[in-house]
Amino acid sequence: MKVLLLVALFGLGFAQHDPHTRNGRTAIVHLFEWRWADIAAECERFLAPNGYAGVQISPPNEHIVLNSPWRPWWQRYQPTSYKLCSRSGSEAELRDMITRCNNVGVNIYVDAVINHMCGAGGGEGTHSSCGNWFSASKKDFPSVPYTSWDFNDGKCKTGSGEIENYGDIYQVRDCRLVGLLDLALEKEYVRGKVAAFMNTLIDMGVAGFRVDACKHMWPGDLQSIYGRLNNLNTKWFSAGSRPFIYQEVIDLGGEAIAAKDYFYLGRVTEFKYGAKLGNVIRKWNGEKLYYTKNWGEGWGFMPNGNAVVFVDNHDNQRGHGAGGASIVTFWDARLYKMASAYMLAHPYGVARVMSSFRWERNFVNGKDQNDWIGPPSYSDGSTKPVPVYADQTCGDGWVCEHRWRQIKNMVIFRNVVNGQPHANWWDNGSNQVAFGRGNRGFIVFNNDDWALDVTLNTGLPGGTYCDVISGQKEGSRCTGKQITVGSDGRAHFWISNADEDPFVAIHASSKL
Ligand code: QV4
Ligand code: CA
Repeated sequence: MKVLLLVALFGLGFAQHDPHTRNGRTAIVHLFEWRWADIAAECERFLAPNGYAGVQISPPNEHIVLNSPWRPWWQRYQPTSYKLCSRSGSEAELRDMITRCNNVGVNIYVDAVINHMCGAGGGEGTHSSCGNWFSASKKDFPSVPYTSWDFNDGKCKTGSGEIENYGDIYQVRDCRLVGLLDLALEKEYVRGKVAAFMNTLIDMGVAGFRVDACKHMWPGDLQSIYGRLNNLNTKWFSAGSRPFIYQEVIDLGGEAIAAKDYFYLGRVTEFKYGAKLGNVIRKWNGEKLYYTKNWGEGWGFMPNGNAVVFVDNHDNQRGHGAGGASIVTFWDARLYKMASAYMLAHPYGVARVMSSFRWERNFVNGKDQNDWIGPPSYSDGSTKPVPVYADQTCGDGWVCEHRWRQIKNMVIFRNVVNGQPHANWWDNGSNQVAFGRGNRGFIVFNNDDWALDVTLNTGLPGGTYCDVISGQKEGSRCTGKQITVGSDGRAHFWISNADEDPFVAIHASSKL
């Protein structure tokens, strides 16, 4: 009996660590603030053909609408109900998008904001994305419904009602995060409402959730909620599939709450990954690329099976959350492509690619005063569509990092080498390194200030390969550099430190 119970518990836990990706695909992309109509089109025209496994979407439920500042991106992290109309579109558009993405094998993962509702200072009225009335001051959200009984204010012991000290786990879980009305998730009623919201999405066909602000929720409360979730929709997923759960816990070390407290529930975001990778790629703090020989758990990151990894996210690309100045983003495009390629070539973790919008930065004493600016919008506040040009780039302020040739091709590389071990490491004791993935792929980086000129064992079968960074294989020709691998698996590499992209990647499917 005891053994059976343990098996059942572990079965449940591990099941929620599986992203249920399809067709041998591996990487997820966060289409931050994209409209549902654009995501649906992107699944069909770009993500499926280029091997993307899934999309993390912005919160789909009703949220506050703010005028001051004007329609900040973060208004979507202030729910006012679980009705499915948001800045990204209507419930019908959401459903259509989930169906169309699923039909081409691209999974949808929902950003679930369940720790809180809107800010206490959110006022009252119908300034919400579906136009439903709510009152922040009365803690009244009739469209759920939640009333003042459903919040933690009685439980929180700080004078201000806010989290004042991250060293006190009770404050962090029971008090308000930046003034956000904190839900009483120990209540059966609240758990039921949250689970019903998530189950509606599961039944529509989503494959899982990025759960927001998990540090601020008790693991036991989350366990209860996750335990109520339905299996995935059998129209697209095999019977008995549990939703993929990846939890946002920012753990850079030294806090009372650690990422590992959440491992048994699902995967967790590994924030050390992007912070360290940023230091390495920027060569800050004396870091060198060759130190990454034991990248992954060897660097003190969480166990591989628990990690979701990313170079940057929607918070730390603009100074929110944590990670610090080292975080590399699209603003440093050359470094960003290198960092993204390193992540996608390396076997550690479930990888998530960021896809951003541009905004006008305004630094005052190192802080961006415009870190609130929302997605490209019309004057009425509605989000602009994502125009796509013949050269595959996007317009109107949408950056579309996931479409950059170097990043897109490394997503394909990750699929081609999936399951193959990290192999054939080489380094020059500085910032030139190379590694392969079994006999399926090989990548070489030159982040030094001098040329790389070396012959290496790639582990690949002999032949001519097309570098997927400087170009790509198109039909039987190669638009980039060609690399000749001898029958002994060895190949000569020459990479100038002045190259537009100082790295080279070849794989089984780029063989000419
Ligand atoms: C303001 C004052 C508070 C005051 C309050 C009174 O600053 O001192 O108590 O008014 O009402 C916005 C504003 C913030 C404002 C708050 C409430 O920036 O100034 O408080 O709204 O009105 C995003 C943004 C936040 C934003 C929030 C809600 O980053 O700036 O707050 O959305 O709109 C920690 C957490 C981690 C979190 C990270 C940012 O452990 O969980 O901070 N990351 C996730 C999301 C993130 C999101 C939230 C959590 C909250 O990734 O995008 O915050 O859902 O590290
Ligand atoms: Ca809480």
